[in-house]
Amino acid sequence: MARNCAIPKRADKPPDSSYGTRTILLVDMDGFFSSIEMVEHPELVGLPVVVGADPKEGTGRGVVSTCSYEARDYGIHSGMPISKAYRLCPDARFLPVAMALYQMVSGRIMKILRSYAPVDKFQKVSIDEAFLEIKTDDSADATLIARSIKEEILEKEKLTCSIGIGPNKLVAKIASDVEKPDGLTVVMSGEVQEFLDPMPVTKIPGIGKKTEKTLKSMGIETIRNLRTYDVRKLVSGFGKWGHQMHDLACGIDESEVKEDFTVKSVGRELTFDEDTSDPRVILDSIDALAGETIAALIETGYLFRTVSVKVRFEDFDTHTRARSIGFMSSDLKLVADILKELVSEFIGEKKIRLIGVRLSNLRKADTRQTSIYEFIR
Ligand code: TTP
Ligand code: MG
Repeated sequence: MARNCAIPKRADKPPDSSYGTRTILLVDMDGFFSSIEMVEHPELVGLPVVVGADPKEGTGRGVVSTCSYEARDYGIHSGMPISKAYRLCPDARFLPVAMALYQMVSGRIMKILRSYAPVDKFQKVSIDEAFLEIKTDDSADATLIARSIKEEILEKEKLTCSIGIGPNKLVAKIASDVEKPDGLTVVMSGEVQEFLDPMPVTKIPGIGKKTEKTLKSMGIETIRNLRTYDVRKLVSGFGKWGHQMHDLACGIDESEVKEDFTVKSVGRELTFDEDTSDPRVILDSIDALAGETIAALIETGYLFRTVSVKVRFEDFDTHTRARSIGFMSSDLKLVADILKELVSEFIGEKKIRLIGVRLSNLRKADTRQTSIYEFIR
């Protein structure tokens, strides 16, 4: 079983990076927004700090963006309603999101990180996270490089980060989380299986709550369970994703470290000041969100093919609906009409807390395939 797993199975892999040993680092800043706030306001060091919406003494709406590790001890985490965070720790210091500041710091950190990897072997993943592929297959060298990165960021920005090192992006990413905060975890290619096997399947990117539940009903809880499961049964249950999941459980990830400049989707969300079931308020908000989203789409120079709406009710019950059209477009009225149709099934007695709209399946407006449609419209 283990030998099977170590051998890449598909023939269509890119030639250079697939079969040789790679050394990949994933650098992820610790408690990013809250750590920056502590640099700005040193008196906050050691305190529970929550960055996010205004808690308004427990009646505030919106969510936690992130929080310090001290606040995490109270059970607070990213995405939690700010009112709940307030209930869990009313004495925490609640700060608004200062995005421009965080983006500036992120820019400086990315510049430091880029200096440690060849130009074409760097991939920014998010505001505080990046992959680097370095030119060594020696774990001691890789560790030294990771230590230099940590020291340089600490010295220049007074911030700590966690670094995972592995033979591919999957292992590097999982390793970066093992010793957070201020962690450094190295997994050599011969250690991958031993490293992954005991972990819960949810450590694999893409396995969320829904897949976890289905896998559990099949008796699969750990990555080892998944790795040793009959791959044909996984494929018959999950299709192509079953095969991918099995590869990942085997520690196989051939994806390259490469900057991805394509925009995947654009979207906007709105949390109402008061929960509402008033159709006029809801439809007006759809018009406003459609306008903002189309403006963002046009700014990026893309056209869309899929429109989706997210509705969160007062009890946090959340639903999404999507519709794809047979052509590429950037038409505001079309988007607003589709959204209104999609949202109509949710307008009733139950009050709505939040509405989100998203445009996806994007393509550059200036490619031939999309411009023809624009021309004939
Ligand atoms: P993360 O790296 O997921 O979180 P973190 O850096 O705060 O903490 P950790 O030490 O666990 O890495 O996200 C980076 C930043 O992105 C985070 O500081 C705030 C922002 N963010 C949100 O605004 N909302 C979210 O739901 C998440 C997960 C992050
Ligand atoms: Mg982080």
